[in-house]
Amino acid sequence: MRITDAKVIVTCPGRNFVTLKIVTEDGVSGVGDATLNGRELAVASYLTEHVAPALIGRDAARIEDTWQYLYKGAYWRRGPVTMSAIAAVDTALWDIKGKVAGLPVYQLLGGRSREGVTVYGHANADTVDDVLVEVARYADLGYKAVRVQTGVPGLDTTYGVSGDKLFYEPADAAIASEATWSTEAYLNSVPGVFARVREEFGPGLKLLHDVHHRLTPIEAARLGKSLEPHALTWIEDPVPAELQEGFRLIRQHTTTPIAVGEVFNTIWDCEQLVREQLIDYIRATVVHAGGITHLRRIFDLAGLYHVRTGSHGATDLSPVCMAAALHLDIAVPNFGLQEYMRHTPETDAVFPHGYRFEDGYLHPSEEPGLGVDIDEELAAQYPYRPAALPVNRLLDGTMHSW
Ligand code: CS2
Ligand code: MG
Repeated sequence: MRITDAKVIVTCPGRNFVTLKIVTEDGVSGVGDATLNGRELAVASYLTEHVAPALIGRDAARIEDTWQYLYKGAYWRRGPVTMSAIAAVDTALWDIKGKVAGLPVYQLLGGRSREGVTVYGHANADTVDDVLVEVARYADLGYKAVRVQTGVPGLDTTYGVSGDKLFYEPADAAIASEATWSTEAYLNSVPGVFARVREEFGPGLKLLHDVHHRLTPIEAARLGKSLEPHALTWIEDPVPAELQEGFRLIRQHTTTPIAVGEVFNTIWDCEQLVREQLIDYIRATVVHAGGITHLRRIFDLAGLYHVRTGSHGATDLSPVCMAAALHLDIAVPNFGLQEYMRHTPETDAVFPHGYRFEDGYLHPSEEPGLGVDIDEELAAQYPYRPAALPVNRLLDGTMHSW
């Protein structure tokens, strides 16, 4: 079953998405997400110039061999651009394999390990009073887990807080906008927020919080300790993860669980964190971590060390990525949680899909393959618009992680 076409589709139904569509000589097609927020055209060009020509004529059934060919054959290994491109090919080939087999992809991964995929939503607002209303909204929709972000007194904008509550998207300007940050103000405000949320919603609701790579290990340790009375399910990305041994310091001081990995691209980015049991949840995703084939490998490694999955699921990952993630989530033994930010109706229309939300769970499609597609005609009506993620400075002007 030879590959006859590999097409890169860039579309912007409210935000940019890059999709790879692979077609075989038998007319079977598969789709893969290749979206890298704020750097979309780098991946599109990598695919068009360097990957698509090498795919033509290859056997679509050889998923592992194609993965190794693209990874080892690139010489310049790893990195978000390369790994998102490989992920798109891998995902599309799994889609094709499922369609040829007449089975949803999760069946090819070993079948169901659970009845549904528990997801968490994003409650965010400037003030504590307003965020309580948002948490209630998610609880009413049936969510069992909610991520809570609020504004920080004294800062104009804060990561994770947006005007549009359901469809948060931070990449808003062609040239990156600038935010400011104060660790002191942040550390002073967060514990009070969670005290109020716990008081209002009791112990049953899973609560999460994203630190977005902004602290040092000892600051993160203080945060984790101060949140212990409120029993969070996790704090996410407490520090940038380049220096993985830094997590040992956090671990020595707090029992608040830690989730890391949305910017990871390969198993080598989390190997030490997992092997030393420095984290509790691994948040790598299908699109940025080399596709279903490689993410499965990461999840299996994590399972050996009591680390559960908690995949990234922001709106900058397309419904194609979400569909693929759900097949893995339902199948792997060490699933933990799946992030689920809803896509806009425009995006859902461009990517018709069979997965569905019900009572706090997402359910993968039962159609053969991934159960997601791209409406190419509709996609063509939404041309690419440059949009960059913000950058971040301390109050004195020093650059800081966003
Ligand atoms: C985030 C993302 O969902 C999350 O946890 O950290 O919203 C992240 O900021 C974006 O995916 C960046 O594109
Ligand atoms: Mg995050």
